[in-house]
Amino acid sequence: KNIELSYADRAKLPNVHPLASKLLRTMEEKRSNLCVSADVTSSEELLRLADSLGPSVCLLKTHVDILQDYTAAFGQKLQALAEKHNFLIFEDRKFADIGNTVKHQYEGGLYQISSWSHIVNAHAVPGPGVVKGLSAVGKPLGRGCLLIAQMSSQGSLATGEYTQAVLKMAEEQSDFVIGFICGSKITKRPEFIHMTPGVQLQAGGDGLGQQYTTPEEVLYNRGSDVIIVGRGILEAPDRLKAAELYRKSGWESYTKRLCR
Ligand code: 5FU
Repeated sequence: KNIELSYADRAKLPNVHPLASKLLRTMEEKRSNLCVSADVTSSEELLRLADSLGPSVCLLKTHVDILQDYTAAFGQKLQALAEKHNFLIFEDRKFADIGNTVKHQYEGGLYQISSWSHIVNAHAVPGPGVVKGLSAVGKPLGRGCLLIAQMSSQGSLATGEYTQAVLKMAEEQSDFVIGFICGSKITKRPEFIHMTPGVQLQAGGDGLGQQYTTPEEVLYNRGSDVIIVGRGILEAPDRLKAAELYRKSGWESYTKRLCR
């Protein structure tokens, strides 16, 4: 009666992208659908955070351009921690330019994102060329991309027909697009992974447009796969304890969904 596939089942689907498969397997193994958004401005602190929260997460999200003390060694160090604790890295760069420009932004510049981040994301605003440009760099490296289908912020324009067009764009380039940033499940295709930011244990907002929903609402009612949590964990008195609270809450909501 239950047609809901587990993360482990989805990892084995014939058409699943190898990186999506790896993430789904990791989620199952670690019993974690938690992505921590490591929004700190010191690379030392970010690396310490990755080392301490690493065991609790399936994915660690970065904004490398907010680091005050970035050095070229950062990427390698973060990658080593990703291997040590078995999580993937997601640089939340939100590429949004023509293919040729994003190709350079992804591969080169100061950060050389493609060399250390397993997953990046992009806005669909420029049209399919943005994915083609990123794919030219990322595909040979086995990387994957999420398209931003919806946003958690108040007044977001990424709704309705736009969201549907993003879905179509993803389907047409599923050799590189592994899923979506979204508020709720937007496709039944189990190969795609849905990731949702704007998550805290208590619903609310931050005064700058961010809107928060609970792990249970996101994973159980709205059918997303991964919760992305920043300040809910970063501003807690004990970050590790908070991360474990979110991991357990996320895992419980997912298993409850499977048994529905
Ligand atoms: F695409 C999106 C989105 O729609 N909402 C977001 O909040 C990305 N984010 C990111 O998730 C945002 O840039 C932060 O890095 C993170 C949420 O952090 P918070 O502290 O949990 O609000």
